[in-house]
Amino acid sequence: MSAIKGIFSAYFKINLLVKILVGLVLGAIVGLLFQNNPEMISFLTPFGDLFIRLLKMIMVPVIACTLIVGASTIAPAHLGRIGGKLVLYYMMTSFFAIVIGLFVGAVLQPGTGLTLSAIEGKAKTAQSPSVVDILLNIVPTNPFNAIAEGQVLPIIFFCLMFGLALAFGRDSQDETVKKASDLVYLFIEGVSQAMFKIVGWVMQYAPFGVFALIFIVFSKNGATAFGPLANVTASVYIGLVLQVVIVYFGTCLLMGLSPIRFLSKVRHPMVTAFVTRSSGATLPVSIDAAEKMGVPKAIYGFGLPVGATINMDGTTIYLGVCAIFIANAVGVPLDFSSQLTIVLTAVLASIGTAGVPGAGAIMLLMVLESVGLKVEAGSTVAVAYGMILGIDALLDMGRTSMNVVGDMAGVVAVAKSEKQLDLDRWNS
Ligand code: DAS
Repeated sequence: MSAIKGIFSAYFKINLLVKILVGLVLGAIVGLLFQNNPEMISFLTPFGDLFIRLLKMIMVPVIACTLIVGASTIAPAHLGRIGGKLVLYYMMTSFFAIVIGLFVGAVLQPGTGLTLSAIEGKAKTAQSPSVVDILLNIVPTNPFNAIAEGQVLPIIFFCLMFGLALAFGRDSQDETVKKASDLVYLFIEGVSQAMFKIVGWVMQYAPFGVFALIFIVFSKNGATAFGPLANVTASVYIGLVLQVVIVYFGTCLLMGLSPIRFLSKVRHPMVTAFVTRSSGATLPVSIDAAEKMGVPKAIYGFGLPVGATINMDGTTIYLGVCAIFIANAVGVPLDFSSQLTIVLTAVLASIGTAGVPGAGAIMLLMVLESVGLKVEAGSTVAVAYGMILGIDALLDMGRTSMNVVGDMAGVVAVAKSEKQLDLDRWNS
């Protein structure tokens, strides 16, 4: 018994990132050793399916809570001109990010060449709803039914509305309304914390789930699977670099600031976010960097915590690229209406991505569901999604780093536009 306890405690001591990477490498090696081995595939498939089911179990409650909490931090009283400018900037850069992600995906076509059989039936692209229908369908006729059925965009829309309404309630002059709203906020914050605890437990199973999912990919595809994985990783990182050069450097030039100086001043938050994979954990470093580059506290004090909650440009790029990867891998290319749905889902969903490691991978589930690429246990979409999970840690480092750089660009741009950037500090 003590031996088993010893093994368990040793297992939990090892860094999760290391364990997932070991699961990835071992899955690939064993998959290459047991190519198209039906016994091994049928034995390991349930272990991968279990991981997919666990992620789907937490998907809706995690996203609903983080969306409501995220939206309710945009308190109307704090908004004002500066807050409004910041939220507008964050929404604009998220829009550019998803367009860049889809553009890079369209050019590099990650996922082609994988021989995952076309999924049973057709994704929502077969119906290809009109643009008007896509926009109308965002509004749920019954929000509880939408949540029960996991209808992505209606859930996101309703939770954002609810979170904003809660923000107004918490700012109400009426004591009763204020108290009730604070109570509801605290309850949802409590549910959100409990859900993150469950996410932590689920992620402890990730090494085994990733091992099984990657084994299936390499057992079915052999060494040819390396190509698409390398392609999707390169595509995400190229998208991240394009976001920095086009959007953030463009912002600096528009503000009459040196992009190179900006990059140099954000290097500490950028590196911290890369290694921690958490915008939340990087917040203290971001605040310190903002202070040193001359952004006033009144701007970074609101802009950085809100940015770490609702502004995830790196994640948005990852969502666009990986949605195309998975669609290509299962042989269901995304038409215009699906890509528009992805734009809407990714921009709105990035508000609900939590600033913790791996949050984006759960968000990817929502984006895939929104275009009919349902990640059902045992489906080829699940296998393709499992490939992304296998390399998610590497993708998470880059996207989190970009999430933080995007937040920093926002507060610098607003400070400069308000003529409140301390240029002595900026130029020091
Ligand atoms: N790791 C998340 C963050 O902290 C982003 C993500 O998982 O997409 O920003």
